[in-house]
Amino acid sequence: AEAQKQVHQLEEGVHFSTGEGMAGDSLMDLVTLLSAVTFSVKAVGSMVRRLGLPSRVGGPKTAREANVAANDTWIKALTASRACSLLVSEECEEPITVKDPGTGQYAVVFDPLTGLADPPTKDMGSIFGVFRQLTPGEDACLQDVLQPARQLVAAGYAVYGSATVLVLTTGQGSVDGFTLDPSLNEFVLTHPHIQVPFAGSTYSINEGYCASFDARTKQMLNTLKEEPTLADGDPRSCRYIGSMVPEVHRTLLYGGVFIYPAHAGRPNGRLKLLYEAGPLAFVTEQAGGQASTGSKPILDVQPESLHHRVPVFIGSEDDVSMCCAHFKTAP
Ligand code: AHM
Repeated sequence: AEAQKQVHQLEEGVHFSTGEGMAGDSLMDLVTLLSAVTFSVKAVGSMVRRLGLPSRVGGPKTAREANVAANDTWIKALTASRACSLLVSEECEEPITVKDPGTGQYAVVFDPLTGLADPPTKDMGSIFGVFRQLTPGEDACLQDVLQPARQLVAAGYAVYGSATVLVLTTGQGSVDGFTLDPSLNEFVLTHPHIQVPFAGSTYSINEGYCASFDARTKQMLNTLKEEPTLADGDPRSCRYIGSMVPEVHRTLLYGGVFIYPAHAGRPNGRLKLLYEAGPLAFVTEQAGGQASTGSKPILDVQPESLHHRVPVFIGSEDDVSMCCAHFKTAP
């Protein structure tokens, strides 16, 4: 009976935490939209698990093919949900407008599959964020997604690793994690009310770029390596696999900081505000962590285009504050 109860908790969780102040239709649309997200995550997770199998018939064989198939899955599932009027995918040049009568008024940004490698050597993920359309009753437009991430009404990510884990928030100060039970093909609530530890003992950054970091970033790196952490008084360990979603997931559960800074080759960093930094910052702050560009909260950055990039410092409040303290002076 307990297992049965948990199987249904994903939907119930959505109902409980979005209830206040939301009209019935919008609430139903959001629940339907999140069901389309869970469907997409199950489908992409299944695809990822089979990637690289030599003798399989059909299905994507390479990372590139998987990326295309994952994008297609997200677009079809979200369109079929009739809950969203605008879809903006990291993989598409142009936004997709859904004009069917009766379509709900949400605008969804998503990265259907990130962290890909051929052959698959690391965990991968999907990221999504949901905005409310700015002008209900009118056609959706680009401005609906060019909003600071603080305006998101829901956001989350999925990690495709040893298990498929879906983490989501509907912005009521609660973040929940659900693990896919493959025998039931249903998500089970395994990480209720995730809270990011105040301080952690790991940092996560691609140190291979060190030669092209500015003096402040190098100084920050030295501090991360040399100063004992508040978490356990020992020096930090470095963890970096080159895949943002599992790295942020680990950081939210165990504390620490995930960093993708600006460097000479990428003056605004690599990660995109709309599909990567924004939704993950929203989840992090809802779970009590911090997310910054180094100089301001990621949630307050006004996107200037669909492909706006920002430097990223995400994780425990103490660790992120310490990193950002290094960027208070001019470069
Ligand atoms: P993408 O936007 O091309 O998908 O790249 C995003 C990925 C992140 O998952 C990861 O953190 C980062 O790129 C790794 O970059 P690098 O190889 O420069 O360290």
